[in-house]
Order: sequence, then C-alpha cells, then structure tokens
Amino acid sequence: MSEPTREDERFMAAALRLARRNLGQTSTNPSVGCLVVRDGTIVGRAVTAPGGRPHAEAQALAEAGEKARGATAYVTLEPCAHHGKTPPCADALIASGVARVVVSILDPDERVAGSGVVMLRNAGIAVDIGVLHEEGERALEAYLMRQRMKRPYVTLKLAVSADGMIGREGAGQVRITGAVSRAQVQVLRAETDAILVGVGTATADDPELTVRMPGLEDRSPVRVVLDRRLDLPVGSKLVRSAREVSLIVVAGDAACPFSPSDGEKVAGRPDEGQGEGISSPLTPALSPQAGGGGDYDARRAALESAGVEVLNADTIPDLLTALASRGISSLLVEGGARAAGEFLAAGLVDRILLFTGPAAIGEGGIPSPFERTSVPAGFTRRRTARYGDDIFEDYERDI
Ligand code: AOF
Ligand code: ZN
Repeated sequence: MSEPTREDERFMAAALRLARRNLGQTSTNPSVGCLVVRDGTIVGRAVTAPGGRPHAEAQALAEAGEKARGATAYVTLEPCAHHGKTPPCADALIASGVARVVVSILDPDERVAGSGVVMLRNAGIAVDIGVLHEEGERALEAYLMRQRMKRPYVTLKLAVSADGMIGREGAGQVRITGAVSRAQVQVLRAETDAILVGVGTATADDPELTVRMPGLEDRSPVRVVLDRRLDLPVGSKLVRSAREVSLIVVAGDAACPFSPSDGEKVAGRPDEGQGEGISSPLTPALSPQAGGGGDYDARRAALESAGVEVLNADTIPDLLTALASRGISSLLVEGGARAAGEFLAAGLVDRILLFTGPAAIGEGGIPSPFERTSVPAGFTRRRTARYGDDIFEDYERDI
C-alpha cells in the first residue's frame, strides 16, 4: 500500500476547503469535497450538490471523464457503498479506472461504515485513510455529531454590548454589533441547517431569521422557535414567511421548560408578571395572544394553516433528537438569554460565538446569560478577530 505524502495533504486540504462551499445546503447529507488528480493536475473537482445529491464523487468523475483512468481521487468522506437515492460512489470510482483513493474520514453511516473502502480495495484500488484526519473531523463535525450522537451540533451565537447586555427591555431589536459582524452572522446562517430562538425574542424583535446577504438569499436555514404555549403571533414575520422558509414551532406540555421568563424579552405579557411602565414595542397585530387557556388548539390550527410545523418536545434533548431525525445536523441558537440558558444548562452547547460591540447599553439592559462578557467554564477560546469596532471570539467546548 502507498504512503500518504505532503502532496496528498495539499490536495486533501483543497478538497476540505471545497466541501465548505455547500455547508448547510446538503441536509440530510454531509457536504463532501472530491478532487480527481492526475500527474499533479486537478482534472475533476466537486462538492455534494445542494439538496444532497448528486454526491461529490459522481460529479468530479463526470468532469474528469477518461482522464480519471490511473488518477488519484481525494475524498473528504469515505465513498458510499449503498444504493440510496443514487448508485454507490465506490462503484463509480471503480468504473472510472482511478488507481488510488485517499480518504480523510470513514463514514459512520451504518450503510457505509468501512464497506466503501472494502469495495474499492477488492477492486484492486489502493486506498489511504485518515489524511488530514483532524481537519476532516472539523469539516464534518455537524454530520459526525448527528451520526454518532443522534443530535445536531449546537452553536450558540451571542451579540453582547460592552457592558454584557444582549438588548434593552422593551426596546425590540437593539443594534449591538456593526456591519461586519452582521455580515458574518448572515454567512453563519447560510452554513447552518437550522436556526433557533425563544418565543420571547421572536415576539419582541419580530425577526425573519432568513439569509438576506446578496447571492445567499436561497440559503436560509430551517427556523425553529421554542414556544411552549404557542404564543407566537400569526402576524409575525416568521409565520408570514413560513411557506417560503420552513418554520418549526416547538410546543411542550405544562412541565416544559420552554416558557419565557424575565430572562428573555417578553414585553406586555400580563401573565408573566412584567413590571408596570415597560412600553411594549409590539404593534397590536404582533401582540402575543393571551397565554395558556383553552384556545391552544385554535392557535395550533392557525399556525398549521399558515404552513408552520408544530412539534411537541418537552426538553432540549427531546427537541434535538427530533431535529436530528429530520436530518438537521447543525443548529444555531441565536437567543434570547432564556433559550441560550436552557441549552447551556442541558450541557448541549458545542460552540459559542461571542460578538462584543463597542457601546454600553446601561439602564434597562437585558444581561447576557453569562457573567458580563465572559463565557462559562468548560469552553476554550480558539480564535479572536476584530470585525470593525467589534470583537469576535470563537469558543469550543472542552474534550
Ligand atoms: C458520498 N459522497 O458526496 C456524500 C455522501 O440518501 P443518499 O443516497 O444520498 O445517501 C446519503 C448518505 O451518503 C449519507 O448518509 C452519507 O453516508 C453519504 N454521503 N457519500 O459518497 C457524498 N454526501
Ligand atoms: Zn456517494
């Protein structure tokens, strides 16, 4: 068997970069990169198509054509061995006449799990596994999390003011970070399968949670709202756009922890004990319906007839299991403090992206779920960057 070389690492690095291109676009499939290289020249290159098919190898081999004969194929994930919605990539590689296949990560999908490699070797093709293994694990982390742990990889994104606030009571959306950070968040959304907020934030801010960056408009993730009692107004932007971009509203039973509290921005909710004198930012059309009570079924029916999927899940782990079974591998939690706190308390945050703006909010500020501008123990900072006047920090969960 051949030995992996520096050149192998170079081409695998290029395949991993290529795979990034369709992150968040290929659910339930991972975004895989494939290069076909002959005599040091790339003769075919592809990434898993949006929607998950065709797979990367099939497209790269089609581009290479006859030039694939005797070439080396670099694939970030083990080529599939199963007849799924498309024929096995292992068969396509064998038929193409490639002499060697270099793989970064073995596919944990039980339909593959090493059998792609066996098929290739049985056909006399040299196979090297584990080239840039660590980088491969990182590039495929969301897919690997869903396959191995049956839940999505969870990223918590927080924008905090210089004094550690995530907003101002009763003020709706407050601008905390600048244009560069906001553009980064748009890219992040585009690379993620699903995005989640609590009903307090959904009601107070009335966000759309779509990708609006020019050129990426068709890359909006599935939107998810934690909403125990189905208080999300039918007139909200989220519900009104549910036929264009999927919206899942997560209801629970009485024991469910998803109820908003004063940790989250819920203005004008008489039943939540909001203080007097806090002016509601909500237009009448967006005021939450009276919570609880017997019209739950009517609210559910109204949401469903607006194209919303209502999902019952009583706990964060139950919710994550349900999302994973829908093929969602990555989840971006965007707030508010209550929703963030729920995920942290459940120990189900894998990564924290903290954007800190230059201005203080002061009086009436809603504190971040963390102590001022820090993050909880158990996370290690991997990267810091300056985005305009903001500071960006990327933390990963330890182990
Ligand atoms: C590859 N190349 O580019 C990708 C692969 O539903 P199907 O038939 O498309 O199969 C989905 C499975 O294929 C998925 O769970 C994973 O094991 C593999 N993804 N395999 O050879 C690719 N995206
Ligand atoms: Zn395949």
